[in-house]
Amino acid sequence: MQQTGEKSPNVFSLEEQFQAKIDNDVRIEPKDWMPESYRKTLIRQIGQHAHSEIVGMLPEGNWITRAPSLKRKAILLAKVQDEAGHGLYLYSAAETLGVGRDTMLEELHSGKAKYSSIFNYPTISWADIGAIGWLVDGAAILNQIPICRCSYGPYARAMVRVCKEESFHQRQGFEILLTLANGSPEQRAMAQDAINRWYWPAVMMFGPSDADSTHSAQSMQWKIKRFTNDELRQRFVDMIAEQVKVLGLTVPDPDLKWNEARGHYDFGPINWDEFWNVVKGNGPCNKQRLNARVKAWEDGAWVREAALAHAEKKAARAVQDREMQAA
Ligand code: BYC
Repeated sequence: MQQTGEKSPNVFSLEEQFQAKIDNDVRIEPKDWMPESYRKTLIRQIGQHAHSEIVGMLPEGNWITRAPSLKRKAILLAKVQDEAGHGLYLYSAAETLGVGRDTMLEELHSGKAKYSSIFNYPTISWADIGAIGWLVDGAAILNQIPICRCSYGPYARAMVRVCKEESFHQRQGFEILLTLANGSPEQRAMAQDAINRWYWPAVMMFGPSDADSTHSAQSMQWKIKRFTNDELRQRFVDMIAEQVKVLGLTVPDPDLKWNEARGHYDFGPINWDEFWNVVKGNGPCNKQRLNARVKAWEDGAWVREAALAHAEKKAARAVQDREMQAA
């Protein structure tokens, strides 16, 4: 028996065992012990991710009634429905951590919980739907593929299907822009204008630079994040710089230049004032987006009440049936 108070080399604290599992790439599952701060970080990130999917339906939803053909309309409708599905998987993944969906939605509606900055920009032309698919879903794929290897099982598993669908979304966006780029001069100008407006907000989507990222270091240690914001942003810039050549269009960055020594594209300064302004609620559409979500929640109250009443009635009938069988 140890009397000295020294720690035995074979005794590990719960934190140490937890980190050892993570270091060995063993998934953390809902019933496993986890530090409270790990749980909170996941609830924050998965909740915000779910909100982004749901709010992200709004800018594109704006074009469902005005899509230029039946085929385009059907494709856009399916895409927007996919985003709703992503939101639902993600709310379910967050619920495994002990938070209720109503609580998460309350936090979204009160402005306490964030959602991605990108969805606070307006969709003013059909080409914006192409730009969102290509740039925004393209950024989402780069960010989310590593989350398929996130240390928390339910989040990682939810991300597998999400990524498959996002890759279809990106291709549909690119195809819209390619069609416009090969169309009339007006259509080509419309595609270029959409890229000009969506490019920088998409670059910002990856979050603040590593020096200003509050959560990155801890989230990397816990393998919630596998790459830093700046690493993913660089991958995005490199990918888009090549793909835009296929469109025969340009991105609005005069400093974009291949750097042979780094093996990456150099790019111009990011307007962080704009990013933080949007994150703080002062972007072009923040109020409109939040109002739309609150209205949808309030308008849907009767559906929730009816579903609850139905469930109660069913449960009461089941009790009655059991009593009758027992009698
Ligand atoms: N917008 O320490 P950091 C989609 C906040 S869905 C707003 O680096 P973290 C799609 C951050 O929350 C796209 N806020 O944070 C859907 C933190 O504030 P709090 C959404 C942002 O978490 C429909 C503070 O800044 N994707 O693609 O380590 C249609 C400091 O940041 C943003 C996800 O949610 C932003 N862009 O890293 C089409 C992916 N960036 O919380 C497409 C999952 C940062 O302390 N999430 N902030 O108040 C992540 O990978 C990470 O949460 C982030 C941020 C990389 C976004």
